[in-house]
Amino acid sequence: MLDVQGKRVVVIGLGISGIAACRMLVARGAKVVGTDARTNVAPIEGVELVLGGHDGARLDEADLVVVSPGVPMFPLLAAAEARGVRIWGEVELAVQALPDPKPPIIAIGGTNGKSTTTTLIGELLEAAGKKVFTGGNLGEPLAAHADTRFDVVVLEVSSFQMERVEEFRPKVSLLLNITPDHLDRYPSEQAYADAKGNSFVRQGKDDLAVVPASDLVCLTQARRGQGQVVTFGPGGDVQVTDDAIIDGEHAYPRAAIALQGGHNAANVAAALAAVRPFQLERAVVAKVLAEFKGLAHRMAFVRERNGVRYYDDSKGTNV
Ligand code: UMA
Repeated sequence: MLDVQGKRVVVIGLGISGIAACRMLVARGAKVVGTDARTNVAPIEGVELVLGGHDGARLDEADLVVVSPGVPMFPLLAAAEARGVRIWGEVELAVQALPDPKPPIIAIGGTNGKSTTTTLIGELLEAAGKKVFTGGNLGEPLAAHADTRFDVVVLEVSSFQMERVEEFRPKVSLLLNITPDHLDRYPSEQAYADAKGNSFVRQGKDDLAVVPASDLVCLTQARRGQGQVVTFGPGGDVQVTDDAIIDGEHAYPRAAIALQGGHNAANVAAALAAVRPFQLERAVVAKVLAEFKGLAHRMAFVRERNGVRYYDDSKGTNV
């Protein structure tokens, strides 16, 4: 369990993640300094603010630095790291703060489909009666709930969040796909893929590494850890055919699944692979699949007119 009592912790970036991290750290007795490039940040109780830049935050004197996902590397941070200052992302902080024994984590990464798949996995486990945290990059930071005892933590993880993990070891790490994205932050597509793949690195033989069938880029990342590889999609361990999604002895007809389209069939198959360790009943799964229609503004079908189908994907963060 995380012990930060009396420690000097600097939180960089005071957006949703940074504020949640600050509050959690204050509640645990840390001496918290919050710093942001902006000057218009509202006071956070118990936190010393350094605004308009990070120079005055004295990173090299910190016991721990917590970096928000949207904060790229900068010289003072690199200098502090070189001096041996411990640097975590909000996800690492939150996971370390969860009560022991730690709940199993399902981490969902990928360029596209993360939020839909994360939400579906959360719904499946909740329908099976589990107490589930569903959040992460899709909006709600885990740090805001680190005192709660969950049966399962279902966490959407971005490449940014995975840059600074240390002990993060998901029971299931799912990588949906990788296509070029965030190349303003990464020097290469490989660097972006490698950041995403950090979620596999500490997996052991009892953990699952879930990746698309015949996707060498994702498979290469999965093999950075010891996790047992489970594939999804056409030809995968959880199969997608024209008519059904087949998970071992269970076939779910696609006509009875509310999420439509090839990309969503892959998301559903990935979700089924990810919940395998929890051995959900077929009837529970079938009911959720029949009811879960997906999220607003994420490839949401609007209408068909003159033979053209229109989709609302306005939450998309890439082209
Ligand atoms: N800031 C600095 N210094 C810098 C850069 C930024 O102080 O060098 C400050 C900004 O002034 C701002 C704060 O940092 O006040 C913002 O922090 P942040 O960008 O990390 O944003 P949060 O509000 O904490 O939201 C983050 C995620 N944002 C990013 O990854 C950019 C949210 O994902 C996520 O929902 C939230 O944490 C909760 O986990 C958004 C996102 O676009 C949706 N994610 C990308 C994606 O999905 O493609 C990765």
